[in-house]
Amino acid sequence: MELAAQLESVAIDIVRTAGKLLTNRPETLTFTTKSSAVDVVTQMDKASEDLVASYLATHRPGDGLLGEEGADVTSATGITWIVDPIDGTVNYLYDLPGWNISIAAAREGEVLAGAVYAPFLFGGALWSASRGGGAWLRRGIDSSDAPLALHANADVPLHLALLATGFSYSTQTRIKQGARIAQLIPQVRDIRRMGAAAVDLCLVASGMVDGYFEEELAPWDLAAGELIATEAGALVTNATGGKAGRDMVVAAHPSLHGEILAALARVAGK
Ligand code: LIP
Repeated sequence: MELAAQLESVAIDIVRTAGKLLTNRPETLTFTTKSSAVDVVTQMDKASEDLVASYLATHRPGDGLLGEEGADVTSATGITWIVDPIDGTVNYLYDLPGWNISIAAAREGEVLAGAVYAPFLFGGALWSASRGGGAWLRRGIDSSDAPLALHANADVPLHLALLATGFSYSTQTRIKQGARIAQLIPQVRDIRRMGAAAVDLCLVASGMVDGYFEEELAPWDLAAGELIATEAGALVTNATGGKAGRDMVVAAHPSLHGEILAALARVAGK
């Protein structure tokens, strides 16, 4: 099995293992705050990241790890894992679906494989991809059904597009985002706010939304979902068509992607 496929298989096992831990939600969730009063981290975010670190030390000794909750291990093998131990932490805190574990494996800055597991979506939705190997969805974590090959929706005009987005933990950024959404809503079918970037990107890959945009994403929000969306035929860039990152992520099939960039540019100028 070639390396990217091997890493995809490891990523799937990791998110499944962390998912089992996280679905045993404790009666009492304790949390602290990070960048703002609404940017929370629970004991389960840290427990999930610790589990991933321990799994890799056992099964992938020498690999690096970069995690949202502080894991920072330099790679000795050339492979570095990028993990959001709970993406959509606020959803987890409120016991809402959509929270997920998102992990990707990268070599020399290029993501080779990734997996996103949302235990409370569709009976347990597990998305995965390997570079050049396509994007896949397993629905029902214990299902023996073959994984579904994913394709982003093509030929959807902006005025009929269902777009996902998200909002920053920063009040200042939210003021700008609120003004932008007010301008965009009349131009599209509708907006969905799932509360988890990795799932938003996987929904683009699955054709369950037509496009997604959000700024201020961290590498761990983006890494796995970007590969999954790309392998499903979506274009994932920043607001000017360059590399997606903290400044902006826009994901959609090429037939819609340019219209979203243009719409964002129009409202940015107002
Ligand atoms: C979240 C993202 C979401 C964004 C939230 C937050 P976290 O990540 O998945 O898209 O809108 O503000 O950044 O903090 O739950 O890992």
